Amino acid sequence: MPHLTATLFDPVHVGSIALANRIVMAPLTRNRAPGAVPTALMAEYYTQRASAGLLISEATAISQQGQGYSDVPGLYAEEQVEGWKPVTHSVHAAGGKIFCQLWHVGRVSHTSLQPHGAQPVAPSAVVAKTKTVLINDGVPTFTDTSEPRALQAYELPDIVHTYAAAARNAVQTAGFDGVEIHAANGYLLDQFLKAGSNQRRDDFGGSIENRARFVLEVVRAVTDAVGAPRVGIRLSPVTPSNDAFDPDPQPLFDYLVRELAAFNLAYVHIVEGATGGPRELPDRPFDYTGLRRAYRAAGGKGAWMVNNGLDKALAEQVVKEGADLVAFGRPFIANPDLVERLRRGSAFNEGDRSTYYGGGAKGYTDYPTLGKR
Ligand code: 8OZ
Repeated sequence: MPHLTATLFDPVHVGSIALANRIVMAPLTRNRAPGAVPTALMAEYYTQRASAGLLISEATAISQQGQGYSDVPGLYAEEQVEGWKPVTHSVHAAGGKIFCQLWHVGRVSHTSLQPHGAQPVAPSAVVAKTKTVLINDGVPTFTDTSEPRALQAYELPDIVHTYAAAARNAVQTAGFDGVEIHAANGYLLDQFLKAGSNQRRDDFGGSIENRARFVLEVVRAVTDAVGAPRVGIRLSPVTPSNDAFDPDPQPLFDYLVRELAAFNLAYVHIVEGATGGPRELPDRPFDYTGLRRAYRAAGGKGAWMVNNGLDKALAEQVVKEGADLVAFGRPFIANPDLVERLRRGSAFNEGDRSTYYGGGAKGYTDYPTLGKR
């Protein structure tokens, strides 16, 4: 419950989990898991950042079909689940909490990453005008996504079960404190939500209710699998990422959060504006306060997490205005001690973009903390 004097550094309960502060490390794709298996270097990277109230893992594929980029981790094969254990154990030993972001990319993929070189799957056979990152001989290469095929309705329950299985792997085996359903940034669930990518004529396309059906089925299955207080969801109502587009996002997302209110979710995570870009898009206006009010008015009690382009002043402002949690993405890449820097009002290190995606320790675990300077 936000109180009048809440600051970024106050502890807060999310679901049944006690967080040391309200600062969250947003999910960040780093492409350092060859064969989709997490590494010791990843454990070091997350542990360096464990002073965040909550860490959200990089997007993690629930199946090979859900893979869209080279060297991103998974949660569907035993060695992947085993590979996450040292990550969660090490974060916990450092006093941190970590959720795993569950990811199916849908059409944002390439045949070279799919089982048997198959076409990627999507609500409809509409190509995403976007690129994926393939790593060729260690060099990240932006590559056009492949033409997807439309999923048949009979295939959908299987994908829903796959989300639930990955959630169980995350929480019951790998040691995560919870999972975040990635329904943002133009990936499979967002593709179903938005009319630009969903031209279906069955129960999963057309009306708002129909386009929201698939994500709500996933939420149902994942909350049944691991308990709603361990489940968050990420939404990006207007981001143009990965060719995401809906002509009328406000009623769509107002409806969705009202439906989400019935689940006792840990949190709802909203990317305001263009992911990693401007917070305001003149051609895509959106009322985020209205969205939060719609959730609360429908009885939603989860923490409200705000993300995108925040600095200290803006983070304090959104908490004052009613957000419970604030998520920082790119600042956490170059600032493992971001919480301390925010506390002291110190400058942030600049990230090196050339090492965002792929590579080793350079630009990953070698950023300086204040103490070491
Ligand atoms: C950047 C590069 C690759 C993937 C997202 C998972 O936008 C991503 C992603 C970001 O949510």
